[in-house]
Amino acid sequence: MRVKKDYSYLPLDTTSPHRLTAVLRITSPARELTAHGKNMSLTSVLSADAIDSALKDCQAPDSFSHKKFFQLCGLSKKSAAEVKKVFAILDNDNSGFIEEEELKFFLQRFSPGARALTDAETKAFLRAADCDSDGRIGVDEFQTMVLS
Ligand SMILES: [Ca+2]
Ligand SMILES: [Ca+2]
Repeated sequence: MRVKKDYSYLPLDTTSPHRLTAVLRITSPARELTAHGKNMSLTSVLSADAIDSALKDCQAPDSFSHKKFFQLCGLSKKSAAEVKKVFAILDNDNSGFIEEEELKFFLQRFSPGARALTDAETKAFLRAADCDSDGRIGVDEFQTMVLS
């Protein structure tokens, strides 16, 4: 005996995956474009191979050295304008500063699979850059740290 399927309820079913997909497509494109654009500009300044070797060098917790990282990823040899571009990418919330929370996830801006910095690494990193002791890194402080 054949069972006749009834599809008439589908367009009204709010749990339908098709409806969910439609909603996601409407609400998320702007955010996706921003994230994509940011990733694109980081690899437009630094080579993927250099980023890779810089990340490999500090895989073990508490092995991160900002000086070594900036050298290995090639950033310390870039122009002030390029360093500024990288600063803008690391300033994830566009506040004009790299705050401690953004510093903690610094490595993940280079590769999403990288580890978070430990508290000790984050604090040492911040101390090394924060000349005016306001607890965050401005673009001038970042350029000085990277290029010195
Ligand atoms: Ca910020
Ligand atoms: Ca500061």
